[in-house]
Amino acid sequence: MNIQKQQLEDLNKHDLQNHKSHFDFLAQSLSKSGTEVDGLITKLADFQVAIPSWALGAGGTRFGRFSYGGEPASLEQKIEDIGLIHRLTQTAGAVSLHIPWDVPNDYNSIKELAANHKIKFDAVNSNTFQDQKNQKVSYKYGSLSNTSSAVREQAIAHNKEVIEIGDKLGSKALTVWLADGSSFPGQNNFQTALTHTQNSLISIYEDMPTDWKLYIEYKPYEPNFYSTVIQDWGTSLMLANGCGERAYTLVDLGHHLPNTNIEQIVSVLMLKGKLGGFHFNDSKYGDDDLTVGSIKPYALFLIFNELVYGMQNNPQNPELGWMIDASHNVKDPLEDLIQSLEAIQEAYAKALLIDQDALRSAQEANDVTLCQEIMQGAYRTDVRPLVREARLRSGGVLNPIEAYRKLEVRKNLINERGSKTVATGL
Ligand code: LRH
Ligand code: MN
Repeated sequence: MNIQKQQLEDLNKHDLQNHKSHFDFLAQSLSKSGTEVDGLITKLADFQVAIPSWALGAGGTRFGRFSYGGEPASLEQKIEDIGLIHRLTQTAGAVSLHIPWDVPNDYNSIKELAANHKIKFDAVNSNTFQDQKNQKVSYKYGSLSNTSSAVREQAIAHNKEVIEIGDKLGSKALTVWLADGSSFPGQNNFQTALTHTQNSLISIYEDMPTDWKLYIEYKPYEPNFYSTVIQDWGTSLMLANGCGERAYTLVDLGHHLPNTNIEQIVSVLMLKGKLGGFHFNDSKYGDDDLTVGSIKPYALFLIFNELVYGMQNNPQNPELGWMIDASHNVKDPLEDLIQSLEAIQEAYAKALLIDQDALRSAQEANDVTLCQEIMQGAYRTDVRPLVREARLRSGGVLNPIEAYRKLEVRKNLINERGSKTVATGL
């Protein structure tokens, strides 16, 4: 579905005056308290988040999946849908592919299509948690950690193939998430499983182009429910250190046991220069893959505070990979992704309002109340005019969800694609 520039301007027209007055009022009061507003807006506009190629259709669980109609039936249609989200928000300038769910048929045409939509190829994801048709050996009992060297070799070869695919598209990072683990005590020898995993990852790492990064994603449980080989950030960090300086830990917000202090994990990984990137989502119980900021927005703000501090004080940590990893069981996938992008922008904007120097002095003075006042003062600021202004200056719309509905995008997609198309992915 193609959207003309004029359509976007018309969509903004009715709300422009209202936005200008809110923005001018906020910018004035922030400038008075020393915030460099234009610089902040540039940071928001430059903050591009990769959309997961596996989250453009309706998600589901073992209890059911409810199709949404108009779902993308090809990688080309997925790039078009991401292009549409990027057109409205101007913050979704990249896609993260999952292989083999989204292997390009024609590399040149897919690269051209993505370039037309100003979409870059971010990290590519391997998949050794499902058996593919005509696969020689099964991943039922694990992949890179499997007791069988034939299975490990097959999984290593798959990861090397994923690197080749990503390399042809201009991607510069491989994300490895393993379902490997056990569902019953005694099923696995933990030390053997971890040692196999380390050696397998080293073999993959050594095959990566020298300008690539390896992201090692951890998760405490599911689909295994007693142990997971790469269960937590410490294990991921250990494996990354075992691989080399271009291996890092990837933090999926949903991959933590309840009440885990994720912002502290982020802070420690940045201090060690080993934070590679994020899979943004939200959750109440497990790996729920819900809309970013929909359950714990303050926790997301606290994570961005550590990111802002780290980006200012940890030159040892590389540029980070920003990706969403969500699943849409009851909402329009594109609306859900737009809301997630909005929540990420708001959390980043609020964190950028924190006076880091004042906070450091209050921390050094153990003035706990003042520390909270500085943090919560920023959090309680309505930053939506800043986020809107950043979008407007980048050529996007003031209200993406309102625009999405006024343009009747879903209705148009169903007319174009029918109501039965099913997108590959989770
Ligand atoms: C595992 C995970 C991983 C992906 C998958 C789609 O839960 O977060 O990042 O490979 O979801
Ligand atoms: Mn993930």
